[in-house]
Amino acid sequence: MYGNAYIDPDQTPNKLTQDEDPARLAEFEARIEGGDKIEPKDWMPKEYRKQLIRMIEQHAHSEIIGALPEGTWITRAPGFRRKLALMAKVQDEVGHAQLLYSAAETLGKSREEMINDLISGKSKYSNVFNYPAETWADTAIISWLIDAGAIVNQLANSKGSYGPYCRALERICVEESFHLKYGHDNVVFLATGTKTQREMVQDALIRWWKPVMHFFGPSDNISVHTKTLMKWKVKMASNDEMRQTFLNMYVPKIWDLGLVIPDPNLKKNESTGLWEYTEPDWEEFKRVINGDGPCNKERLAVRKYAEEKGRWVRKALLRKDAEYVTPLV
Ligand code: FAQ
Repeated sequence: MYGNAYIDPDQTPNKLTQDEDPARLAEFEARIEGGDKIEPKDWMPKEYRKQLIRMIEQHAHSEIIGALPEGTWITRAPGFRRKLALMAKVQDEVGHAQLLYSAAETLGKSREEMINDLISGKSKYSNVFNYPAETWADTAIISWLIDAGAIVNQLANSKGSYGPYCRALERICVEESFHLKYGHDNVVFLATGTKTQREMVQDALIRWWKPVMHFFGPSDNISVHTKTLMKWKVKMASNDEMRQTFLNMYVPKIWDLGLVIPDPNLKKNESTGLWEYTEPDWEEFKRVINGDGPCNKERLAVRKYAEEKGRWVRKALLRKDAEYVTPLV
């Protein structure tokens, strides 16, 4: 869909809402314009509902899949305190998925359908979680920079129009801020440590820079959904605006630690106030989000395993299958 520098005319709001009752649509858009929150039982255009389900569901999937790269380091964390902190962080991410699945359910798609669409590869999740955490330093970079990117996105969108999503984002941002501090502490520890530790964190930054630049989504001139989502205040800033906010906040911090960002073209243009950088490879991004990244198969296999092995627990909790229920004595 993207790769050519244009916004698909079929995705323009007018085209997407041509079958809606114009009076209701106008009232809905006036509410959004006035800063009202839309709640689950309110009238909303079909396309608004569809876009929200797509985005919130992808976000929820990103949180449970996102627990996996760092999760693989729980047993290998350097020291008991770091192990405890990492366990708590991973647990938080899974909790975020719960909040987000609940928000998406208010729009009419069941959790079961969402999980099935994740496992079958129909639904997407964030590109970044298809890369491996090769060393402990990778977990430090993830907790610092991916969580930072997530906060930039979520803080902006928590001021958006759909009540249940905004409320979930507010809570998630508070927890993510803690993750960011934890990640920053880990990166500072390694960057100011021994030569080997500094090399480890530098190598991890080199590995993660490209996925981090992709994280905010394709450039505005090829983004498919931004125009519609910004009109309805689901997205409160465009992909490029979010990427710029992130660069503005974190590039100076990375440089302060003496780390090198693997992009020779990265610099702030003082006259425009914008960061200039090498255009990310959007063809690679497209391959990764569509199933052909380094860890896509492994990530989905883990979720499939958890889904299958956990089925009896869900059945027991729902008491649908008496065979699994221990009688109370
Ligand atoms: N990864 O037209 P746009 C986290 C897809 S949470 C994968 O620009 P849109 C916490 C997009 O879906 C991270 N796919 O799309 C944590 C669309 O495909 P479709 C997740 C991507 O929606 C930290 C196509 O490309 N956060 O990290 C990505 O306007 C540490 C065209 O793109 C959210 O999900 C991507 N990066 O903007 C956990 C936030 N970017 O559906 C553990 C909510 C784009 O047409 C450890 N989502 N695509 O087939 C959003 O804000 C938006 O959906 C964007 C994309 C900004 C991600």
